[in-house]
Amino acid sequence: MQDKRDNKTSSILIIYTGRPRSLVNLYPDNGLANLAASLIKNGHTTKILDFGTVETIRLMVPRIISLWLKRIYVHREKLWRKLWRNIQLFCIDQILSFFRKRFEHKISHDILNIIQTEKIDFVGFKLFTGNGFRSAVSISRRIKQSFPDVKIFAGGPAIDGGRKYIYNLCECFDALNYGYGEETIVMLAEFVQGRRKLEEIPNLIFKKAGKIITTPRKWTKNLDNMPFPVYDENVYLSMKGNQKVKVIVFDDSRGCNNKCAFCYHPWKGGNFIRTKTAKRIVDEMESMITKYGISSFRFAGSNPPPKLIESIADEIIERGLKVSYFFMTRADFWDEERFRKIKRSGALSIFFGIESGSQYLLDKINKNYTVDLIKRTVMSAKKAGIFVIGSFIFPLPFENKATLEETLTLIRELKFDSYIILPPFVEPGSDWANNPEKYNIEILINRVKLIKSWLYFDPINPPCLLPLVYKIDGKNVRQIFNERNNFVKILIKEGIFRSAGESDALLSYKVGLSPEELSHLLNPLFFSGDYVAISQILKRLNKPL
Ligand code: B12
Ligand code: SF4
Repeated sequence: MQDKRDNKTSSILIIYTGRPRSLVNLYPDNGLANLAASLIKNGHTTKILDFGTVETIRLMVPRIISLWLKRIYVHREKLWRKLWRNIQLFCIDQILSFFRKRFEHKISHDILNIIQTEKIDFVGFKLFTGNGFRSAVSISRRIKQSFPDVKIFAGGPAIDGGRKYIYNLCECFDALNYGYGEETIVMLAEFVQGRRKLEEIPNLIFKKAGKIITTPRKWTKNLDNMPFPVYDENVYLSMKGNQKVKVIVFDDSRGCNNKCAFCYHPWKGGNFIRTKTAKRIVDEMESMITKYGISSFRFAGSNPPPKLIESIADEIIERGLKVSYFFMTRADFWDEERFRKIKRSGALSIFFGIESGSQYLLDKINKNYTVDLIKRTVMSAKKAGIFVIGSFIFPLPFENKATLEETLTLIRELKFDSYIILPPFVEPGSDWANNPEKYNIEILINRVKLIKSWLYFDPINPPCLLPLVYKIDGKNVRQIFNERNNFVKILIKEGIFRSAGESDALLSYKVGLSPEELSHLLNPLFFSGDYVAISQILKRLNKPL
C-alpha cells in the first residue's frame, strides 16, 4: 500500500481584496505566483484563485447602481450637493453590501466545491488588510466547518503586521506565515504529507495546546535560486482572457537598509538589501515576454539600489528587449546620465518617497537625506524625460505652519508629474508604532484592539467613519485626514495637483493617452464599477507591444 507521505499535495492559493477599485487591484499577484512556482518545482499541484478580476466587479455592482454612482461622480464637486451626495452614497453602500455578501457566499460555495471535487489537501490565503480581510476570515471558517481535515494557512501583509494577534480574531488558520514564503510553503506541504512538524518550519506562527509558537525567521539568501514565478493559465486561473491587467510585478530585491520611522518595509523585508542579479532579472523578463506575451513590469523592491537598476538597463539594452517598467526609489544616489540610460531601456515612471520638504521633519522621520539631494535627483529624472511621481505624508508628526510652507515651496519648485499625498498611518512594525512617544503619537487603545482596527481599516472610508485609535500631536484621526485633504485642496487651488497612478504612468501610452488622461478616464469607471467599459479598456491595455 502506498504511504500518504509519498503522495504529493494538491492545494489552492486564494487572494480576495474586495471590489477592485483601481488598476492595481487587477494586477496578478507576484507573491502567489512565487509560491505556486515553489510548490510545482517540488512536485506538488496547485491553483491560484485570484478574485481581483473584472468579473468580480460585474458580480458586485449591479448595472443600475453603477449608473447611479456615475451620476454622483459627475456632480461630486458641487458643494451644495455634498450632504445629498453623502446620503446617496450611504444608501448605495447598504445595497452594495448585500451584493458583496452574496458574492462572498458564491465564492465560498465555489471554493468548497473545488476542495471536494479536486481533493484539495490544503488552502493558502494571501491576506491584505481592509476590505478582503473580514471576508477571507469568514470563508476560512466555512472551509474549516465543512472540511475539518483540510489545512488552512495564511500569509501576506496582514500577517506581517498582525502576527500572533490574528489568533485573537480567528482560530481557523492552522498556521500563519510571516515574512516570505517560498521555502515555508514547501515545508507546509510536507507537514500536510505528514513528513514534517510545524516546529521545524521557519517563519511560522501557530497554536499548539493553547500556546502560540513563533518559529525563527529565515531569509532566502540567494534570490537568483528561486524558480521563475508561474502565471500559466491552468495554474493562475484568472490570467485567462482579460480579467487581469497584464503587468508582471517583478521581485527584483528585498529589504531596505534604511529605517524611516513610519515604514513597515524593513520589518517585513529585513533591514538589509538582497538583490537578484541583473542577468537573472532580465532572463526572467525575457521568459515572461516569450511565455506570456507580457512586457510591462512593475518592480516590487521598496528601495532597489540604483546600481542594480542601471545594470538591468544595460542588460535590457544589450539584449535589445522592448519592455516598459516602473519602480520605486529614494531620491538619492541618482544622476541625470543614469536616468537617461534607464529611460532608454524602457523605464517610463519612477515613484520617489519624498515625504516632506522640511529638513526638520525629514530628520524627525529618520529619512536620512537632504532637501537639496531631493531637488537634484528629481530635477535630473525630469530632465531625462521620466514621469515622476512624488509621494508625501501630510501632516507628519511635529508638522507646523513653517514646515507646511517648506513642503509647498519644494512642490512648487519641482512640479512633480503626479502626487500621492498620504495621511500618516501608524503601521504595526514601524518605529511610529513601536516607540510612539518619540513622535508625539498617542495610541489610545490596547495592542489587540489597535491591530484589529488596522486589519479591518479601509482607507476609502470618509473621515467621519474612521476609527479614532491614535492621536498625533494631539490631533485625532479625523482631524489628521481633514488636514491632509485641506493640503490637497491647496495644491488643487494652485493648479499643481496631478494624480495619475503608477499603472497610468506605465500603461497610458498603449491607448495613446497621457497618464493623467488615462487616470481621468478610469477613475469614474472604477468608482462606479462600470465593468463593461473597464473590460474594453483592459483589452487595449493588455495588447502586447
Ligand atoms: C509591489 C507591491 C504591490 C504590487 C504587488 C502586490 C503584492 N505582491 O503584494 C501591486 C502594485 C499589485 C500592489 C497593490 C496593492 N498594494 Co502593495 N505593495 C507592494 C510592495 C512594495 C512589495 C510587495 C511584494 O511584491 N513583495 C514581494 C512578494 C514576493 O511578497 P508578498 O507578495 O508579500 O508574498 C510573500 C509573502 O507575503 C508570503 N505569502 C503571501 N501569501 C501567502 C499565503 C500563504 C499560504 C503563505 C504560506 C505565504 C504567503 O509568501 C510570498 C512569497 O514570498 C509592498 C511593500 C513591501 N515592501 O512589502 C506593498 C504593500 C504590500 N501594498 C500595500 C497596499 C495597501 C496595496 C493595495 C491595497 C493598494 C491599493 N491602492 O489598492 C493594493 C492591493 C493589491 C490587490 N491585490 O488588491 C500595503 C499592504 C498594506 C496591508 N497591510 O495590507 C504594502 C505593505 C505597502 C504599505 N506599506 O502600505 N502592491
Ligand atoms: S520608506 Fe523607503 S527608504 Fe525608508 S525604510 Fe521604507 S522602504 Fe526604506
